[in-house]
Amino acid sequence: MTQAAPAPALDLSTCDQEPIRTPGSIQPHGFMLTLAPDLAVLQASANLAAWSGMAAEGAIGRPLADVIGAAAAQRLAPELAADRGPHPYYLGTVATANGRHFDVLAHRWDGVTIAEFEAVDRAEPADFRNLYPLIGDFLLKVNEAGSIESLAQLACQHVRSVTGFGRVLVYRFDADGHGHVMAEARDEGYHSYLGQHFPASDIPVQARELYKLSRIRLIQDATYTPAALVPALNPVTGKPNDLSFAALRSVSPVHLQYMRNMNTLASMSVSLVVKGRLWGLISCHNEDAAPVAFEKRTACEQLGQILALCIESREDAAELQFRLEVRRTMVSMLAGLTQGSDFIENLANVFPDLLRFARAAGAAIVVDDRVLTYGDTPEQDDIVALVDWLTLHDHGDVFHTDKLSALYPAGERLVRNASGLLAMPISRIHKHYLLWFRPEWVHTIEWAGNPHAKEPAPGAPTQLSPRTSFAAWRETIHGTSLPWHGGEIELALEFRTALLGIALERAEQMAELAE
Ligand code: BLA
Repeated sequence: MTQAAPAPALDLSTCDQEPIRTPGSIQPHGFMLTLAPDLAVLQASANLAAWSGMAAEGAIGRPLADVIGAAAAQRLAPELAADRGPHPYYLGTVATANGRHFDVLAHRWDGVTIAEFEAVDRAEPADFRNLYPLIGDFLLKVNEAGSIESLAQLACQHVRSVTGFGRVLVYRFDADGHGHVMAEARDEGYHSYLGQHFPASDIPVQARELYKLSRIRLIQDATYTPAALVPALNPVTGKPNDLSFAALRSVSPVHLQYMRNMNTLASMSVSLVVKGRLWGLISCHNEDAAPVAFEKRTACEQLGQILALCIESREDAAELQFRLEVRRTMVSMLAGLTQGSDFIENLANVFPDLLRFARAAGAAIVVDDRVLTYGDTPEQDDIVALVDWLTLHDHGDVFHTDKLSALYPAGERLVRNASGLLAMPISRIHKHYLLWFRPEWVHTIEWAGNPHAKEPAPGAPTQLSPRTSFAAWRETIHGTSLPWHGGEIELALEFRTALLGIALERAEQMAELAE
């Protein structure tokens, strides 16, 4: 009997390695020229002929005026000569020699001026006037929005009004790079993704890095055929052009397949950057191909910036409030600790506060082999064994996990009341530990499609391809607790420093008494 050869293993890192900044081509709803300082054409996109009648190869080395006409070149020349840095700026709307109209964007990057000509069906320059009231309205309503969710909802509605896209959602990244849809505005006929989760691999790491720098991207038609740059290498650098900031940058073919699988032919996304971190995206979908002109994209980018600032200030306020409350509990505990003479007994006396401090269900104090517990904790023997393991695997000043069973071999038995553990040594010399336990938090995540059903790409069996189904798929998560909060860890460390201080003071007092 012959056995089928095992399927080759999928290389899950292929997504992260696609060089999306240097695709070598553009989306064809316009054309691109790269220009020397004297505005001679260095490179042209291969679709130049379709827009201007001149073959890309024929344009190389020619003055700009030969390619787009003298009048347009004269209009653009002063602006093109100015270096305004890496973000595309709008130079105006021009008619080329063949009578077509284009919005012209330019930026200087990678040693060349990148000029992008986006086809438009109007002769007038972009009109921002209709957009100011929309942004004004958003600014007014922002103050009334109570929560981050309602702010996000408001932004979805406004971005939908500006773009006319069928579905606009705010997608928030979790700490692990997965994300979920926290707000949504959509037309009838578009189904909802609200509350659904998407795995980190849907937006690979290099894309998330790029989106921190370049804050908006539009894919006008996911069925497009890319237009290559001619010649392929940037003559200044000798390498493929870095199109990180180009509006027409051709996007990953894997992602185009993903969009088609999602029944979305046009998509736009706006980065929400909070404190230098990609917090989320405003993501827009349309079932049919759809252009979004520069002025509308700018309005959406600004809405995104305002939303990110609002998120930042709300998060800061919530964090401050949270820390204030935890600190209040800490101060009251510390006051209690200086009362009686037995330090450990004192600590046990503030057990209720200790639980409140770390939002835990159980706590234990371990003093060598003596264990004092409070609330919902594992058995004493299990706690002793756990502390032995902690001491063996030096975890520094504080150890925390929301999935103990993934790290601690015997953790499987402790899942019910100790899926979450925050532990810290409270003596520099002895095996003295303070531990907080959080119980298992069994919860369900609704994914848009089964994230574990990884599919290979046709003809490339080790490469991951986007999943074909986005139908809701529920996963029940076992063995984890509610996550520990960064502020909780920091305050626990502060508490530990104070405890060590008190213990030291006590030791000195005892020494003085003994003298
Ligand atoms: C890019 N993936 C993206 C982008 C989004 C998503 C928003 C940014 C481009 C855009 O604006 O369309 C994913 N879109 C989503 C998600 C939602 C959404 C999560 O609307 C939620 C509602 N993608 C895969 C796999 C790979 C992959 C398996 O599913 C890799 C093998 C790759 N996605 C991928 C790449 C990019 C991307 C490479 C970058 C595209 C680019 O900018 O060139």
